[in-house]
Amino acid sequence: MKAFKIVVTGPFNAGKTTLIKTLCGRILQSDKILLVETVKPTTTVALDFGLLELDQKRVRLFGTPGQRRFSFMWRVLAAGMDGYIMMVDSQDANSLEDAAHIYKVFREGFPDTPHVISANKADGERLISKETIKLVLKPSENVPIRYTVAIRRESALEILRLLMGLIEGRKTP
Ligand SMILES: Nc1nc2c(ncn2[C@@H]2O[C@H](COP(=O)(O)OP(=O)(O)OP(=O)(O)O)[C@@H](O)[C@H]2O)c(=O)[nH]1
Ligand SMILES: [Mg+2]
Repeated sequence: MKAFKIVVTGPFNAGKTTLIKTLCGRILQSDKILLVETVKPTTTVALDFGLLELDQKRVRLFGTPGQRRFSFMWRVLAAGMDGYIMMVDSQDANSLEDAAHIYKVFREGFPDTPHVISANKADGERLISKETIKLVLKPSENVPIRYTVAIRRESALEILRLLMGLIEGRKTP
């Protein structure tokens, strides 16, 4: 069975770990630390790792830390990847600049790598528009942007299938 390496990246709290958990069920979290007085109890420090079989393909998913203080891991995890999901938090406009920084690192370090932009937490209200995401991230024309809800399995599968399609050279619907 063919194996693929996929990276899930994006700013702090965007939902990267959640996406991998939803897709893979059990995941390996290398390390996490407690956050004091903040939006959630823990953050990813080194990586999340999950495995799944999807449409007769073996997919290895690597989630990056979102916080900049752990940014040395981004390139380490991205080495040898087949594609990546650039996740943004569509309920948090303040995180967009961080997202743009991460995206720049990925695009410059790994040019011509198939990727999709996941505008996550689309189950909320007053979401950041795709136009705003385009303005800040400046992706090329052919990079799909999709609203996702990482806690829902269908949504998680849809964004991953979209990326797998790009990797295998199929046209975006
Ligand atoms: N409503 C909603 N909440 C979500 C969604 N995805 C993730 N969350 C929540 O957002 C919070 C952050 O999720 P994580 O998966 O820890 O985010 P992360 O990107 O891995 O964060 P770091 O590793 O700290 O950078 C958690 O409380 C999740 O339950 C979503 O689609 N909708
Ligand atoms: Mg995480």
